[in-house]
Amino acid sequence: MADPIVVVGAALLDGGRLLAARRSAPADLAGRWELPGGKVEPGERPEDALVRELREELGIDADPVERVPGQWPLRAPYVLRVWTARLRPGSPAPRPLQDHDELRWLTPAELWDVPWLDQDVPAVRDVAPRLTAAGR
Ligand code: DCM
Repeated sequence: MADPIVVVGAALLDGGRLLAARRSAPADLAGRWELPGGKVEPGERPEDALVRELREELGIDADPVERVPGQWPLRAPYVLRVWTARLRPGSPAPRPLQDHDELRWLTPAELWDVPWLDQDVPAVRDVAPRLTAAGR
């Protein structure tokens, strides 16, 4: 089987809230919510891909903090790996520039209020405890 292609996803945390992004494309994913991110390019470090994708999609300057252990299958050949991330001081606020039409900062109580992409659900579940810890 071909090697998997890594898609990096960001659990962007701020003030104990998690940023969720609603996809505007492609049609089969539109309207569902995800951890923002995208494909790692050949030769690119995943952490660098995360920073690049967050800049492109949301117009923010963010730093990866910690890898969330594990990986989750997307449509072959893609697999999702997730890092927690935080805004750098002075970063613009996130805005939906590409791929998304709405953003929401979710508190722990609101985490399951949005229809996440099926494939992101296990990752969000694993991120949830970090969200509570980050809010303290
Ligand atoms: N993807 C996903 N969940 C995410 C991020 C991306 O399922 N949190 C999927 C959507 C695309 C592929 O990965 O099929 C590549 O993402 P993008 O189009 O954002 O580069």
